[in-house]
Parts: sequence; structure tokens; C-alpha cells
Amino acid sequence: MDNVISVILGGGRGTRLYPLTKERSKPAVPLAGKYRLIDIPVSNSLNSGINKIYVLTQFNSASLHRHITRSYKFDNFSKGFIEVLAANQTIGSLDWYQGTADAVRQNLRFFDQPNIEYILILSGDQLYRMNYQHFIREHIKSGAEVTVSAIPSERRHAQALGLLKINEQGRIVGFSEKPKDEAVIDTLSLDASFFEKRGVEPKGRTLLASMGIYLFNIGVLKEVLKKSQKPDFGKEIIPEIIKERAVHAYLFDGYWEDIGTIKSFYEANLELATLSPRFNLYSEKNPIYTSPLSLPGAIINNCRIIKSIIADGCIIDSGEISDSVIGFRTRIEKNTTIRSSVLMGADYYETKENIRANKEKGIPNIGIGENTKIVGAIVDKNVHIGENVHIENTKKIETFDAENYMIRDSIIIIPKGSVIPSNTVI
Ligand code: ADQ
Ligand code: ADP
Repeated sequence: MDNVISVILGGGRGTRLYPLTKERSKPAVPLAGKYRLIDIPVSNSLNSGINKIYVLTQFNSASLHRHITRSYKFDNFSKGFIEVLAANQTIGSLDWYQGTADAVRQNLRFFDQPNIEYILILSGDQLYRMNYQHFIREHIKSGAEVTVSAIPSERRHAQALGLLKINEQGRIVGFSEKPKDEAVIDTLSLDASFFEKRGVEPKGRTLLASMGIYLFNIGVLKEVLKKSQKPDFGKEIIPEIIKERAVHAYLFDGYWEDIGTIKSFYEANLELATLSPRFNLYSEKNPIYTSPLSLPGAIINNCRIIKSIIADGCIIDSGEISDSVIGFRTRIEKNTTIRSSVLMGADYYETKENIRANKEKGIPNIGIGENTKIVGAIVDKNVHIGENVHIENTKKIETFDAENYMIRDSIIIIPKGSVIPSNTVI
């Protein structure tokens, strides 16, 4: 794996996960109480023996930088590194990356290193576990110049994915990015025998979708991105090159979820808080790495907790927590109800001075106040929620913007550092 570089696409303008991306770049968005999105592709790379990793992001937020330097350290002899390449820091471009291929194109000079033969391009907002060694081995065996990782998919997801068709040798002979036209989807549909022949149970899936994960021979990548100046792999580059280049598909049939939207992010977090989630954070062999936090265990006074993750350093008094993720350092006062919610926790415990200052300003402390009820929400870090607050989208509003909260996909989001005064009803 010494001849492979992982390039993680860390997000475009970040509108889909907004406001979680308001003050941080997408790879730094917290996940499952103590991780960040970037930990998934980085851990997959490290567990596959790839330790040369670049993260391409629009801006290098302080939190991303801090998280990476704290979490991932390589010794002198390993030649490993993780570097963030931010759009606003590249010479020759003061603009943002225009798309996935543009992001890679603008940084090609960093990847062009002696002994590097393959560039593995990964998405930064997907939850899955893959051993890239199998993928790379398959790529070499097939003699492909480019390989796209592909997953069987149901028709209802067709319009959100790149769909592909392969021949007997596994070469991609048709590709359509997020087709809207049912007739086009029909031409890309496969019958059960296609999957069965390849040892995959179809389970009602009739399509083969791109996972947005690409392996390029470095020379081919350079030529392709020089020849075409188009900004996106899925929209333009892949559909263009399948005619001229040997582009193959690698069939993957494990758990894989795009968590780049508020709804999918929320649902994936809640699923992680069940006893048998499809994504296993408890794997001894392939752990998901993150920052060592040096926090004590959570303290819980008298609380009924059902299907929930309670991260380190929480201080919880009483009430009920169900189907929720409670991030590190969350303080929850007496008689509270937290249901179907993702709380991201806090970056620090407030000191006596902080608490005095809160009182002077007339704002609640960081955490969740007494008698408060939160249902169906994402609460970002360092949020001050007072007493007798009720946060619940009872009217099932789809989208809404208020000063200290937002609703997206019917999920209420309290942005980082917001203040929700006592007795507020949302
Ligand atoms: P999408 O995920 O919709 O489809 P895109 O928005 O291009 O494609 O995002 C791919 C990845 O690149 C994401 O991790 C995103 O955050 C990141 N990204 C996007 N723009 C970027 C930019 N300007 N700079 C840096 N990073 C950026 C793609 C493929 C489909 C495939 C799906 C699978 O195009 O064919 O089916 O992934 O999820
Ligand atoms: P996020 O992307 O989650 O918003 P931050 O930029 O807040 O991340 O960075 C998180 C880290 O920064 C924490 O681990 C914490 O140690 C530190 N940090 C941030 N704000 C403060 C603060 N006000 N006091 C002490 N430490 C802080």
C-alpha cells in the first residue's frame, strides 16, 4: 500500500449539512457522540494499510486542523501523513473548488510523488467499512486504468446516485449521473441473475450505483484531468472517459450510507445507538479512530436510558433519554426528556466564572436545563438550553429558519453555541 495515496473529498459549499457546517468544514462535523465525519475514511484507509492521506476541503477550519493533529500521529519511520489541502490556501486559485474533479485537479502536484502509482479518491460523508486492499487488488488484476466502487441499489434511490452498467469483464459500458428520466433508469436496470451470478443476493435491488469512490492509475488521472477541464467526476469525467479508458466496477455489498444530508446524518446517528446497528463501531479488528479525549466516564444520577449512546464526560441528573446520541461533556439537569435526538455535547466544562457571567447576562448554562423536553432534534455543541423548554416539531414543518434554530427535513437543528432561554417552546 506504499504506492497508494488516499484523497478524501471533504465537501463542497456545505449547503446540505448546513447549519452543522456553519462554523466548521464538513469533515469536522461530529458523529456518534465522539467522532468526526473524517474519522470514517481516515480509519478505513489506515485499516487498509494506506497512511498517505490528503483531505480536500473548502476551508481549513480550526476544529478540523486540531482534530487531525490530535488524533493522527505518525512516527518518523512510517512515512505516513494526513494533510488538509484547503481551497482558499492553494496558489493559483483564490476561488473555491468548483467540484470534485476540480478539487483533485487543483492539487495534482501534491499527489505526483515518486513511487506513487494509485490515487484512491474517497467521499468524506459516507458511513461504511471497506478494506481498500481488496479494491486495489481487483483493480490491478483486471488491468483497469480506473475502477469505480459500485453497490447494488434499489430503484427508489436511482435519482440520487450515479448508475452504471458493466459488461461480462466488469468494464463499465454505461454511466448516468442521477438520471431523472425513468426510461434511462430502465435501460440501466438489471435482473436478479446479474447479481446472483456475482454471488450477491439481489434483495429487490435492480441497479448498480457508483459509491463515488474511485481508484485511478496516477498517470491516467493526470491525463484525464488535463484533457477535460470539467469540474465533477460523477457528472462529467466518469461518463466521458468510459468510452476511451478501461474503467471497471468493483462490486461492494456491505453496509454503506451517504450521510451528507441532515436526514441521513440524523438517521445514521440514531441507528448507531441501537443494539445491532448495521455499522459496527465496536470492531476490534477495524476500529474507527478518533481524538483521545482524556475525559472521565459519564455520571448518571437517576435516569431511564433506552437505546442511546452516552459519550464520555457527560453529567446527567434525572429524567428519560431514549433513541438518542448524547455527545461528550453534555450536562443534563433534573427531570428532562430527550427523545430521538442527537446532542453533540460541549467543547469544555463551564468554570465558576463562566457560570457567573451567564447569570449576569441572564442566559442559561451550557447544557440542558430542568424540566426540558427535546424530541427529534440535532443539538450542536456548546448550546445553552434553559429550563422548561419544549423543542419538538409537533406541526411537522418541513423547512424553517428562525434566529436560534432551523428546521430541515422536519428535524429541528439548534446551531452551535445557540441560546434557548427558559420557557421557550419551539
Ligand atoms: P454526490 O455525493 O452527490 O454523488 P458530490 O456532491 O460531488 O456528489 O460529492 C462527492 C463527495 O465530494 C462528497 O463527499 C462531497 O462532500 C465532496 N465534494 C463535493 N464537492 C466538493 C468540492 N468542491 N471540494 C471538495 N469536496 C467536494 C457522488 C457521485 C455519484 C455517486 C454518489 C454516491 O457523483 O455518482 O453515486 O457520490 O454517494
Ligand atoms: P467544532 O468543529 O466541533 O465546532 P471546535 O472548533 O469547537 O470544534 O474545537 C473543538 C476543540 O476545541 C475542543 O476539543 C476543545 O478542546 C477546544 N475548544 C474550543 N472552544 C473552547 C473553549 N471556549 N474553551 C476551551 N476549549 C475550547
